[in-house]
Amino acid sequence: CKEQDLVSPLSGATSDVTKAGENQAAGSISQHDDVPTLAFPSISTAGFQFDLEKASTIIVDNVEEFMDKLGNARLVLVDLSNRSEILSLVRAKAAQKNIDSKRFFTYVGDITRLYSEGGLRCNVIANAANWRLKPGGGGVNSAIFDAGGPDLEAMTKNQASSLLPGEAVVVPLPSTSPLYTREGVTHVIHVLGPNMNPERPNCLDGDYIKGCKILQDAYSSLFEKFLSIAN
Ligand code: AR6
Repeated sequence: CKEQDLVSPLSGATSDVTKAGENQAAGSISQHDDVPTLAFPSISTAGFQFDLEKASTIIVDNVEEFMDKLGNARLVLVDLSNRSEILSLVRAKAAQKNIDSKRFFTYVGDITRLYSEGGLRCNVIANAANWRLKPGGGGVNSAIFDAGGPDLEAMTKNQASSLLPGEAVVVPLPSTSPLYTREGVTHVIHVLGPNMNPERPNCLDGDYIKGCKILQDAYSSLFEKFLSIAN
């Protein structure tokens, strides 16, 4: 069930209905246009084949650690399907820890169309990038580079030519990028997570001691960089 099924962003109507599997921002969309918001995908859990149970624990632990520093800013974990396993795991673990669901929630939708399709304003979006910071390769990386257009590619090249696993880089978007004009996204943060897929570069061959450390570093760099933009 998509957000627009619950509430029309244009009507200003509100609803506090939230059930498992539904978007939790329902009812608060129109009141939060100015709140700094980071939308991020689950880093490494699709193309890079990282274990979902471990990844969900790392996401929730990192979010919990950042809650005190967040102020009124929000973090939103996004995935494409309302059957997303990572979203369910994270929702359950965040509820167990009583994490404030107004400042951290999950959302079902295309990260490149959060405002135009769901009315959810996110001024910053994160990308699960590849080490060369190049378009393509499928997944959220292809979607974000396609939506950002040539501006995103050019601005990315200005900031960095590569990333190490666990690192993140902030790319300011020019106001000519469709992501800026259509979605209100002012910055993209590229993040490189650990890779467990033997078909992709820098595979960790199942070494989850290294992998978990890198994924933790990736989220903490991402959240730190978001805070540096938000404040
Ligand atoms: N909107 C929201 N979430 C998405 C979207 C989207 N448009 N597309 C995918 N996801 P992945 P990784 C979710 O594979 O595992 C690329 O080729 C997806 O369901 O994009 O870090 C890069 O170039 C999953 O939950 O990233 C790298 O080489 C999450 O985004 C490599 O894949 C991450 O899936 C990175 O692999």
